[in-house]
Amino acid sequence: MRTWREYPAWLKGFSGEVPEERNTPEEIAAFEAATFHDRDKERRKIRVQAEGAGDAFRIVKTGDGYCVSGGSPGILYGTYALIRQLLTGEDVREGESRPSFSLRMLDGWDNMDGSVERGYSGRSLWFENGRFSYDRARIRQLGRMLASVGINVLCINNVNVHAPAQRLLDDMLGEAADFAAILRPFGIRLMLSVDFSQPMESSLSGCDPLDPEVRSWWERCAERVWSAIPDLAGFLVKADSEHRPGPNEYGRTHAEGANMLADAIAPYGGMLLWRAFVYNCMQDWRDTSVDRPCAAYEIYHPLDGMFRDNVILQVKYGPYDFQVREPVSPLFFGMDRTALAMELQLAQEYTGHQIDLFSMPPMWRELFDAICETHVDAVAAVSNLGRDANWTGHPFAALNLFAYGCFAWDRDSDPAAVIRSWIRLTYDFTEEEEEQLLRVLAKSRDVYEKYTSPLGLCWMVKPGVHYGPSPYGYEFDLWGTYNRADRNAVGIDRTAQGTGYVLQYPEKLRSVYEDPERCPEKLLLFFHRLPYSFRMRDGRTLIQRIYDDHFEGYEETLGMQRALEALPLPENDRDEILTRMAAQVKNAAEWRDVVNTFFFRFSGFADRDGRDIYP
Ligand code: GCW
Repeated sequence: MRTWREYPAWLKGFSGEVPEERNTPEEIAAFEAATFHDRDKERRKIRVQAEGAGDAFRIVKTGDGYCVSGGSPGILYGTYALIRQLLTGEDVREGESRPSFSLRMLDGWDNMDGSVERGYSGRSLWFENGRFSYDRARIRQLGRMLASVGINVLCINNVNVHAPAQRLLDDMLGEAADFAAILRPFGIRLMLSVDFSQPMESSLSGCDPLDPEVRSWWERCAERVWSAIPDLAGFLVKADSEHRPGPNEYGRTHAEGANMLADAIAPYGGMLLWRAFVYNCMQDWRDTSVDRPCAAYEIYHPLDGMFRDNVILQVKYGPYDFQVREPVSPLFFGMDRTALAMELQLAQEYTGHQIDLFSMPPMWRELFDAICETHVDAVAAVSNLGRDANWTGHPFAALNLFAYGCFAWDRDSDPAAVIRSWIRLTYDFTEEEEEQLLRVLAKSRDVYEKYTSPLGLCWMVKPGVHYGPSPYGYEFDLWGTYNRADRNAVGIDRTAQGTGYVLQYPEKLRSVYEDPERCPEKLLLFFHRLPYSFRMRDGRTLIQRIYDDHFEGYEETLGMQRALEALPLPENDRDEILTRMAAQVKNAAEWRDVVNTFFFRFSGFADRDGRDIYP
């Protein structure tokens, strides 16, 4: 059985572990450079030259190799970037490089009991039994792995702050500081999720953000926390969301709530990441006047310009919740005077649980393209890591973490190029094999989309677990997640005549989304309620398109399975990958049949090609 030391696979070209005595970004960069030289057949030299501080670096060619210069930790990013390019045989990009986003955060949804919310790769890497519990060498390797793709902040505890995580700000602060010290040499700073109502755990009877006692409680807290961890990146807060406490309980706005915390941590350079995932999770499904995707914009747009400078509003990429396909959140166009972070989810909560293949770079390309004319200031991604030997459950899920780092550094990244680098760093394939895997990974999201929820409809997953089909599972529930399918039509009208959601977008996008003839077809049922007989652009009916996608999605899954079986995957990865692939094939068949049957029973339309649909 392989151990974590042989992963993450993309570091296979690097040697063993970074020795303990290498304890600054400069020293680690020098170590990686020297060991690369020792192992390189061409004996190329990498000279590393540290200059001040900062993320940027510069690579120049020299007579016998390369010189990387940069600040601390930039020197480390530069060294890894160069080694990656040398190992993959890409052309070395000379000159200066600086990141698209200065905050490139990975969010662990780790609970202190050792479980990980929406974790699909084993237990927490650093918590167990209500305390820190980790293998120091493994945490150093984690640091190296994150630094190797430029990730610079790690939030270690779940945004749903469950006891005893409150103690991280208190008597467990020392342990948190020890943990921070392990990651510091890799240029990684910690972030902590905090509970808005935490002052009530001590003496206070409420947590009204305008109450001076509450303010001074947080000020004292910040002083204590930053004296233990002086480079703590900040606090992350989920407030008034899914039953978490927040300022609304005291009749205060989210600007008032966030600013109170932001003021407390500002003297230490702390950032306040305030999540915008706020909606009514107690909705009556009968009430069609409420439309969940509208919620965040309605709450935050009026507050634009009212947040302190050290507040960053963390917005999930779509208005719902990490679905397979959603339009980009309208908040990215409606908060000109507020710093924004885009939140992605590497953990495959709705996208196959790290069993089904779902490579994210093509989706991220679309998202960053959609917002190319507006500002995003930071990125965050829910982690897909756990204690499994290979760190990510499915060995291919490591690609999503690797790619996240690439996109966080360069938001203009090319998905195919990123996937190709990862394959080259991970496997020893011929060009043909590499192409084969690239094709599988590059289309995996489209395939998953085809056999699951059609055309942007969302939420056809089994409630709670979010794996497997249940087209009406969320229909009569409280979460605001409805498809409203009946015998005539499906979807929710989100145009001006319907819920009005589309009005939250700038004119350029609104005019496209609101017109069923111009709306991207893959988002058609996100924006429109349409009859099954609606004509798609290629002349097929909507219902036929749904059937076709589901049959094709299954066939393409079989195709991916055949392609993977033909690849010379390393022995242990092979079992892991093919076992999961077999589970995916079953899952795809289940989705196909359940969704097709669901729509057949409602609509009564037969499949044009007479394929099996179960009446
Ligand atoms: O989609 C939901 C998840 C919750 C998660 C929440 C959030 C951490 O199902 O598990 O809670 O999103 O993002 O806060």
